[in-house]
Amino acid sequence: MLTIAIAGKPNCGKSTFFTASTLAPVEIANYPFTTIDANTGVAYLRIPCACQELGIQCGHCTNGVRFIPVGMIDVAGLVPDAHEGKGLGNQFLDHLKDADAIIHIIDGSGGTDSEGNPVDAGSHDPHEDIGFIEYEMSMWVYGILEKNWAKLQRSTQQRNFDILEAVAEALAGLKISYENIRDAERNAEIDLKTCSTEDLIKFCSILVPLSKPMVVVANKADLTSEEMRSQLKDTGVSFASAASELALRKAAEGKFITYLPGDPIFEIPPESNLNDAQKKG
Ligand SMILES: Nc1nc2c(ncn2[C@@H]2O[C@H](COP(=O)(O)OP(=O)(O)OP(=O)(O)O)[C@@H](O)[C@H]2O)c(=O)[nH]1
Ligand SMILES: [Mg+2]
Repeated sequence: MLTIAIAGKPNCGKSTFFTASTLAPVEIANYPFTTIDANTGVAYLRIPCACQELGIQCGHCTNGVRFIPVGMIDVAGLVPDAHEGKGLGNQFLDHLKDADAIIHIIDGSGGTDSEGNPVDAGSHDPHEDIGFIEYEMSMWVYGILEKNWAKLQRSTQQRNFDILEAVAEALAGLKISYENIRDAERNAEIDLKTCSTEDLIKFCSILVPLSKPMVVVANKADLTSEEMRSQLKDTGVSFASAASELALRKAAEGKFITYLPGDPIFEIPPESNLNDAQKKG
C-alpha cells in the first residue's frame, strides 16, 4: 500500500487533516506539538469505478465511485533547524522514512508563527513556511550519509566497488531506491566518489524531492484572506479546510447528511429519515 506522510510546522492542522482523511480519532489542539508520537491510519483515494465506463453496475462500488486505500502518517510538527535538534528534532524526521510521498501542510491563514504559536490571522506570511521541510529533509539524509562517509570513501579503493549501491545501503529503510540515487547523482552533476561536503549536500537536496515527492496544501482556507489566497495560488499550492472536511465527515458518519469525501456538495436528508437521537442532535 502506498504511504503518505503529513508533515509541516506545528499547529497548522496536520492531525485535523489526518482525521478528516482517515476518521481515526487523534488529539487536535490549538498549541504547538500536540502530536508527539506519529499517528498512522488509512485514507481512501476517490476514483471513478471502471463499471461506469462500461455502463454496468458492478455492485462493488458506491454510486460509481471506488475508494483505494492509502496509508497515512501524521507526524509531529517540524520547525526550522529540526535536523540540529530544534523543536522535537530528528526523531520526528525519522517518521518520514516510511513515506512514499509527502503532503506538506501549511497554515494558509497566516495565523501561526514559524514555530506554530497562535498569532493574529494574516500576521505571519505562509510563503515563509513552504521551503523549509525539503531543506530539513535534505539535511537529515545528509546527516545519515555523513556518518557513513569516511567508511564509504575508504571502500572506494576496492575493486568493483559500486558507490551507488553503497549509498543505497546506507539509506536502506528510507524508501530511497538505487535509481533515485543514480538520477540524483546525475542531476547534481557530481561524482559521489570524490565529491566535497557541499556537493554531497547538493546531492541530498536533489535526492529528497526525487524519492519523496511533495505537494503543498494551504490549510485553514476558511480563515485565509482573498489576497493571501491569490498570492498562494501563484506558487501552485492546493487549498483545504481540514476542519470543515472533518465536520462534514463526522456529520456523514452520524447520517445527519449525505456526503461522500470529495463531493462538491452535501445533502441533508428529509427529517422523516432521521431517528429521535439524530433529531435532537
Ligand atoms: N479554522 C480552521 N482551523 C483549523 C483547521 N484545521 C485545523 N484547525 C485548527 O488548528 C489547530 C491545530 O490543529 P492540529 O490538527 O492539532 O494541528 P497539528 O498541525 O497536528 O499540530 P501539532 O500536532 O501540534 O503539530 C486546532 O485548533 C484545529 O482545530 C481549518 O481548516 N480551519
Ligand atoms: Mg498534530
